[in-house]
Amino acid sequence: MGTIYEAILSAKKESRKLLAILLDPDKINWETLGLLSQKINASPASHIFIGGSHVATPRISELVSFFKKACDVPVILFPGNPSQISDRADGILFLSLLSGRNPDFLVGHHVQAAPILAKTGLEILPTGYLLIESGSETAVARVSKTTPMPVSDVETIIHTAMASEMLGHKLLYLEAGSGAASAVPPDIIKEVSGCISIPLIVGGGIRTGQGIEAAFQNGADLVVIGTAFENDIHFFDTKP
Ligand code: 1GP
Repeated sequence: MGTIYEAILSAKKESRKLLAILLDPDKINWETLGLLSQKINASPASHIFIGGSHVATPRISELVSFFKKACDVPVILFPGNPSQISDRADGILFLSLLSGRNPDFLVGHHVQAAPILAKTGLEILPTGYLLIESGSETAVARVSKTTPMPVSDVETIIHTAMASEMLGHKLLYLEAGSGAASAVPPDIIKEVSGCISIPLIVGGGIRTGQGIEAAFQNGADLVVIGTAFENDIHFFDTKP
């Protein structure tokens, strides 16, 4: 069986677009996990991301175990900090917040996490993570104490994405922030996707099928949907 990363690369090569559903243990309804898993299985999701800003590991592990059993797609940790590592998942986005200059989120948390990760079988997916201005303050900005990159400074966003690839990151994630007022603008997605060859993840503030399509059309390889599905479990019922 190939790795998660090999599957993402193959999809990119074949122009097959991918979709991750983000489940935040702080926000989901724990009473309806069964229905949630049915909806995920009926959706176009290719991956499940699990993570949140505050949640502790036991809850993460519980959730990971449930969805590993109930769903047939890889479960990938999307951790807010090193306390959110569960060895029951398939992989982990090892995120460096390159848009900011907070050393903890650039490399500090990674140093803490490394010995823990070494004892797990998790597939590590080193990911350059760029928080882009979205018209509202988001949890990522608040928790990381960093400022999002202004959308007017496309050049710095592009150069940061290029640096991420040169540093050896396997994925680049353009993030507007969960529940963001505005998603990452299509022209930014387009510019960035044209300047890197690693797969591009886009998320934050995408609430419609058109929003997903626009991100794909402009070069996103994988789109992340969190809030829209949290707020409406039927979100994918009529979406392609
Ligand atoms: C957040 O990109 C993800 O990290 C998803 O954002 O909750 O706005 O869909 P939403």
